[in-house]
Amino acid sequence: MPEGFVGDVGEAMEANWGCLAMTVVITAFERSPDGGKGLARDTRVRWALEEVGQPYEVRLVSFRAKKEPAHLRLHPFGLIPTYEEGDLVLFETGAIVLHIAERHAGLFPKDANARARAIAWMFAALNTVEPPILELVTARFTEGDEPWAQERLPLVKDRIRDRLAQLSARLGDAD
Ligand SMILES: N[C@@H](CCC(=O)N[C@@H](CS)C(=O)NCC(=O)O)C(=O)O
Repeated sequence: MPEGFVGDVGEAMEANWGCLAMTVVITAFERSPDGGKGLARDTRVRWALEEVGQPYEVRLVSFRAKKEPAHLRLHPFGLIPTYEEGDLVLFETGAIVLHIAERHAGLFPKDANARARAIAWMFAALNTVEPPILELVTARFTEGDEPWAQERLPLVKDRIRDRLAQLSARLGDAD
């Protein structure tokens, strides 16, 4: 385990104990190009759970079922993924991953400032890096047949290039 992380086995077991007692259930698409195996945003949650060694079950939901009351009780916007752990129900991948990182050893650094920086990067991934990428998905697929779609595409691609260049410049640093 990397230095500075909670590495002691006893400590890790203690940190994991509350979660081990409960079955974690997440939701994913029943039908997707990968057959619901995690290439949608449930990847983030699966990845975090795998990293901390927390077993989980996956409940696959259809496009129709996710807009029905049973799923809307878990996710107010009728999306996936959701996360259930006993009485706790969460939606929004950022909040779910943050919860997993707080409850289990191994994802967050121990140092408070380093932890705050890790959280800043989580927000950056969701609020600064993902939006231009989603814009490309919209421009290409959702609104790809609109008369202005071709004109918009180069602008959208430039925004992604800029963002990724900024990201890669910073990731070269030791921070
Ligand atoms: N900000 C949300 C986004 C969730 C989201 O958009 N999920 C997509 C799958 S990746 C979804 O359920 N789409 C179905 C729909 O739009 O009806 C998160 O990070 O959890």
